[in-house]
Amino acid sequence: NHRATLFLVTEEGVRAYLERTRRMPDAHKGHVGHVLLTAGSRGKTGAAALAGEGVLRAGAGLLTMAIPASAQALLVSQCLPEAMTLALPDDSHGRLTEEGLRAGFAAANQHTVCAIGPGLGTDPAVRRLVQWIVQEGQSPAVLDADALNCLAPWQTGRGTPERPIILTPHPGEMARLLGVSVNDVLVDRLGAARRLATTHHLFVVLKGYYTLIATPEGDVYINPTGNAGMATGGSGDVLTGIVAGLLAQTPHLPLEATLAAVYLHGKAGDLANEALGERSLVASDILRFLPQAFKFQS
Ligand code: NPW
Ligand code: AMP
Ligand code: MG
Repeated sequence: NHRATLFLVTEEGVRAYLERTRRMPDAHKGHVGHVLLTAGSRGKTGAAALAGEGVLRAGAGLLTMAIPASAQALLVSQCLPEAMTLALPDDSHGRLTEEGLRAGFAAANQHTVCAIGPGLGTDPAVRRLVQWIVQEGQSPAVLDADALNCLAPWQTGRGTPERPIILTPHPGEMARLLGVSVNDVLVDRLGAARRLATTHHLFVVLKGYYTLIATPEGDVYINPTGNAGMATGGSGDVLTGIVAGLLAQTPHLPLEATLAAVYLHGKAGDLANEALGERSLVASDILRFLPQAFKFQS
């Protein structure tokens, strides 16, 4: 039996990862990863926009944002012009059609990393899309928010996936995934994160005060950055983007990318907290301070 261990995420470790994975002087955008972010729906395009900016500010070369067609125009007006969008055919209620589902499937395998979930909803077609990505997808994947809700409860282990999969639940989403109460998660966060990660052979980021990162082998890392000012809508959506953005640049280093993403997201939140105070901090402030959080590498 594996003897699982608890580690601290350190600035030195994150710095070493960033230095080791610096861009080559002759890099071009096709060398640093193309993320497909499937996120957003009517009323929740902001979640997609926040995650999308996280992808770009974390340094991925290209970003395509897939969204139900009837929410596309609003998304475009809310997000960076650097992002491309892919409209998934939907019906008059904004639900994906069969054609939309097929377009979502096809796109998921054509990118360096596939991130899915923020603001997406849990309609039946979305459920099928998420389940297909987990079971049949070939690209490294980041699953958050409604993508996690689409899998819940998720108790039976399957074979080891052949590419990295990273789940980023908050305690509410974790409780749904494990089929237990939020309190059950909170009294044993370490055990909950480790159980989900080892059962399904993937990386689990259990968010909150001192976020935990569990590996498929059952090791757990604890992150020291972040603050209560980040308890505001959209903070987690920003993290999804940062994880996907770093993973797209280093798909061969999923653990290091995840640890760095969690650490730098919290550090950007800490810088925003110092500048603005915890009450007024909003999720887009985390994005605003992200470049400064990355700068400590030089
Ligand atoms: P309680 O009851 O409040 O104590 P949901 P969501 C629990 C999108 N967003 N510790 C919480 O507990 C997201 O991306 C869109 C303990 C409650 O039971 C999703 O797609 C935005 N418990 C969707 O909205 C901005 C905790 O979890 C439940 C906990 C729904 O996501 C906002 C609530 O979670 C949002 O990001 C903690 N630390 N954290 C936009 N601008 O478009 C949570 N819980 O029902 O999954 O709702 O997280 O808001
Ligand atoms: P979500 O609930 O999905 O929006 O995610 C919230 C994000 O903000 C996660 O990355 C949390 O770790 C972070 N966060 C929220 N509250 C706190 C807190 N009290 N201390 C540290 N980080 C927090
Ligand atoms: Mg969230």
